This record gives sequence, structure tokens and C-alpha cells, in this order.
Amino acid sequence: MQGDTATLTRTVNVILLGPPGAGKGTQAELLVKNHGLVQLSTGDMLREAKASGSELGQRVAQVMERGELVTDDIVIGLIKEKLSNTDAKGFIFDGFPRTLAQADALGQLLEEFDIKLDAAIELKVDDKILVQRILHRAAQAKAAGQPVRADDNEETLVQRLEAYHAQTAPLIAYYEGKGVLKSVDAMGAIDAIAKELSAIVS
Ligand code: B4P
Repeated sequence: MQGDTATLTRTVNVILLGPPGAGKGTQAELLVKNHGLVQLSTGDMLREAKASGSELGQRVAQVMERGELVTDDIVIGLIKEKLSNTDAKGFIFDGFPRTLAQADALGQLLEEFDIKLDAAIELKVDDKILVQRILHRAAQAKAAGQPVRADDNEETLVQRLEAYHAQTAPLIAYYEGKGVLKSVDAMGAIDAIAKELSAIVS
């Protein structure tokens, strides 16, 4: 990854769009490491809520385990809370928005917090490869004696993909219409994809 680390000359804000297992979380972590951006992952926030045993966590756990999307008001509230409680600049919105209503809400929040969206980056991957990636992640976690994500199994992935195509894929045209869409082939090696993303944010 040498040569990809760069201090940005100005604040950059990007959305990572893509199906489950496309590499949103993987690439967001590399953008944090290489460019000092702040990752806002609604998936991580929801898993934290679940692990904390809070009332919210209990409500969302079953929805996630079914591979469905959590309601818009919950995830919009989580993102708003994070933006309200940070002085950080330069965000990666990872897994948010996932519906047109969330995209509209994010647009309003960005205006409210005076944040400019630079790009919505689509990670393009064939559905076929996603099953392998998710099952691989489950196997790795198991081998390391770590908990396996409750939604990392083939049956739930089918539901997650259905939700993606029905509710999230329309965001590609939405951001294309706003002139901020960038598409990246995310079928290759993690490092090669990271290089392309670094070039976009730089
Ligand atoms: P998320 O946590 O966002 O999970 P995801 O989309 O399934 O995974 P992600 O895309 O980040 O995985 P990654 O590629 O990094 O959401 C989980 C659930 O939370 C949702 O199903 C939903 O219920 C709920 N939720 C979250 N946000 C929501 C919202 N806004 N609205 C409503 N509900 C919401 O990793 C996959 C694996 O692939 C890893 O093992 C990685 O190492 C591997 N991998 C990545 N890139 C690779 C590559 N190029 N080659 C080989 N392997 C690769």
C-alpha cells in the first residue's frame, strides 16, 4: 500500500455504495488508514447497538438477521447523532444511504452541517462472487475463534442481495443524476481497488 498514503489538500466526503460483501467496510478502513478520513458505518453502529443489549439493539437484531433493512428513521437518527457529536471533517459514509429516503435525508443533513459531498463511489461486483466472500469471512471468523456475524450465511445473503437490488441499487442513478457518481470495478484484489479509490479521493 506504499505510495497510496497521502495527506489530502482539502476535506473530502464520499459515500461507498455496493452490495453486501462488495468491500465497503474493507475499503473504508483503508481510506481511514491512508487518508485520515472518518468512517461512518451504519452496519457497525447497528451491530454495536445489538452488542450493547439496548432496546434499539434488540429491535434491530432480528431485522439484520433476516437480511432486511432497518427502518430509515433509525439509521438516519444514528448518522445525525454522529455528525452532531464530532468536530471531525472528511467522512466516508459506509453502507449509508441504502434507500432513496435515506439519500434525501443525507442531502438535508449535509446542508445542515455544511458538508459537501464529493463523490458517491459504486463498488461493482457480480452477485456470484459475493456468496464466496461472505462464506469465507464466516469461515475465517470461526477458525479464529471469533463470533460469526449472524447474517453471514448463504440464506441471509440471498435476502440481503434482494434488499440491495430493490432498495439500494436505485441510488446509483440518483447520484449519477447529481453528477457525483464514480464506478469502480471491485472484482479484483483488495489493494488494486484501494489504489483506485485513493486516486478518486486524492
Ligand atoms: P453492513 O455492515 O453494511 O454489511 P454489508 O453491506 O453486508 O457488508 P460490507 O459490504 O461492508 O462487507 P465487506 O465488503 O467489507 O450491513 C449489515 C446489515 O445492517 C444490513 O444487511 C442491514 O440489515 C443493516 N443496515 C446497515 N446499514 C443500513 C442502512 N443504511 N439502512 C438500513 N439497514 C442498514 O466485507 C465482506 C468480505 O469480503 C470481507 O471478508 C472482506 O475481507 C472480503 N472482501 C472485500 N473485498 C474483497 C476483495 N476485493 N476480494 C476478496 N475479498 C474481499
